[in-house]
Amino acid sequence: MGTALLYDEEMTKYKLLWVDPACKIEVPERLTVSHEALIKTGLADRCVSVPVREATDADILLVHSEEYLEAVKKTPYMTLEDLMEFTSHYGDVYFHPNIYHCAKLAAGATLQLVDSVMTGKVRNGMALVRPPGHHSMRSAANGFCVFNNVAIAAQYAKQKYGVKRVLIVDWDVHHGQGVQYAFEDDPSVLYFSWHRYEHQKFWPNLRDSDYDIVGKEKGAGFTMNVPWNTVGMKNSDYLSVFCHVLLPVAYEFCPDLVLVCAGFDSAIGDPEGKMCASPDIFAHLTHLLMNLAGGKLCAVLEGGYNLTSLHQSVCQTVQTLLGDPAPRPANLDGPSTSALESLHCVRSAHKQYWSCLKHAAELPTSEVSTKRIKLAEEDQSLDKGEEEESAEEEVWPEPPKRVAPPVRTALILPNDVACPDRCQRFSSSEDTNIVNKLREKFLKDSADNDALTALSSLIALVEKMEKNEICNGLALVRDVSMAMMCVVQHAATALNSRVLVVCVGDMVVPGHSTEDGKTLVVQFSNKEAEDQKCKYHIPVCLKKGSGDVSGFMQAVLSLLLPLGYEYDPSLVLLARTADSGMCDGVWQQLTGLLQSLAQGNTLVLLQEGESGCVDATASSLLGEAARPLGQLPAPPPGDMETLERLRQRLQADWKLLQTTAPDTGGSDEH
Ligand code: Q7Y
Ligand code: ZN
Repeated sequence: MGTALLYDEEMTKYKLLWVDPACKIEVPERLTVSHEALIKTGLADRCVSVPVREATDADILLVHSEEYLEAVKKTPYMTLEDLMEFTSHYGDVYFHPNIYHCAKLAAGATLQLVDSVMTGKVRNGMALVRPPGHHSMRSAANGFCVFNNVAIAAQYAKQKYGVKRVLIVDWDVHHGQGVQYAFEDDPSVLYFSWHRYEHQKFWPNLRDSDYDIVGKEKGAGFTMNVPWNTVGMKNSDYLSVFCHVLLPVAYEFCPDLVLVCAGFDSAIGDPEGKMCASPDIFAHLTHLLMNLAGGKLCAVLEGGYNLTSLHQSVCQTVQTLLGDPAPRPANLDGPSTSALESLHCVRSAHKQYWSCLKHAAELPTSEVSTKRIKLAEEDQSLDKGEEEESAEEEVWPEPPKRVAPPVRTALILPNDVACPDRCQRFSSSEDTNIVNKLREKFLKDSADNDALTALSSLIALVEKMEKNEICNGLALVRDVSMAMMCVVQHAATALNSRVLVVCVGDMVVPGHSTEDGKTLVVQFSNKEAEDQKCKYHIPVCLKKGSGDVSGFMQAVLSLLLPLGYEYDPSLVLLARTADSGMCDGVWQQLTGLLQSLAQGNTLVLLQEGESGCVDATASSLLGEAARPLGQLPAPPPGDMETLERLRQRLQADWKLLQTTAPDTGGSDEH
């Protein structure tokens, strides 16, 4: 199952024909530069090239009015003067004799992508299109957009394929108000957008873009707005919103299809966005969405005006869709105060709609919302786009080339267990040095040579992962605790790696080396553990063990992932006992999500008897999408309280666990 790429040079064949400072950044090179970068990096060759088509009138009318369509249809025949006049009826957009043709191709390309994904021709894909779509409304062009490509695609998928729930993630730096309006009363489409807002001072200056706009009637709760009230948002801010808002809600919603309004004006260097997230953050945003909807993800280009930042971000997105491991994320120093305020506001505005947010803190004395009103009253002068250009250009390092190891998944299995397709059975020629060390350290009293061989293979496998010769691995071992100790010791001492240990079920966990931060242990079990004081050993006790899907997923998304990101391991060790009570679906989600960390260097340890779940685990390690878990019910209240208590206790040490700003977060009401 591949990745589709949709592109047609024709969409570069329109441009601004007069002087308009607001529109001069939307240039044909946006598309050529992005496409050329995909070719130069070899990524285009790895994709399935799908031809674009023109959207039909019927397609366009899924979202737009007949009058508007008929009006746009006349633009190819207009004089320059007529085009300027026509343009003047709309905000921050321009028309050109060929833009109607391109707008039909942009919407049609998006529909071809949806068709390719929905029919199973490919798993996912990206459409590189111009003009963008998310600002255009039922009867209006706006913000460089003519037809609403993604909104049309969502309606089309519902109508043609009977898709019940669509998630639209709009990571463009502007609010896609056109998408919001198209679905504001529709509970079958969950629209999420973050956007530069600055208390309504930033374009498009809409009250409708604020956090307390949540959708109407039956659609209440299905519009989620995260307004950024300062510029300069960073990787931590973006990841924090994913972990604490978008992902928990998305998993609860359980979409059949994910559409991304993939604008890259939210990346560093963009003259419109003025944000500071690095291009490789898009590898993570993409990866974190790839286990929803069975992997059915369509990314559609929206904005992005710094050509360098744009092509780097496009490449990061496509390479992730292709399944290559994500790079280690840089500079995760915790969210900013302003981002935390936004996070707090949106979580509180949605707590009545989503059970995963039920325990979110209330807004205290409506301090944050009064701030918005105050600011709006104080200063009526909205951004007219006349701020002086700042002289210095933002600089950032080019994202390092992502090289996928030659072997994706290596397995250490007893001879009688079959090796799944596309995996490599791993056995090492014995390294006497390692064997002797192991015998000395762990197996003093035992003469179990089989166990010794298995352990030394394990060490050899970890070394190959460290050398980037193998991406990830799975081992069936006799004693999970023992194997874990061996790997942790070896990795922390001989290889100097940072290991994130994730244990599911009751087992003895390494305690000694956690103090120095070389290991972070997160242990899920149903045994009440006494409160640990060490920030590197985190027992998570969920009442029903790991059997409760909702509680466990909540723990994974808003506890384990942020911890993992902030810790930034070079190896993830995932171990589980035979009696963990976990179903394959949740296990696959956990395995899939954890591959966001450590460049995908995950080593899974399973008890020898558990050969039944080798195939499911291997599938996740190979990068296949986990199967959807269904719409999640409310987690048991006890579990939510446990998680909230843990989060409260740990947030001083782990900033990515914060969900409220220091000033406004005083009340942690339930
Ligand atoms: C639309 C867009 C779609 C100049 C202000 C001009 C232009 C707003 C249009 C942006 N400093 N504002 O990017 S993704
Ligand atoms: Zn934009």
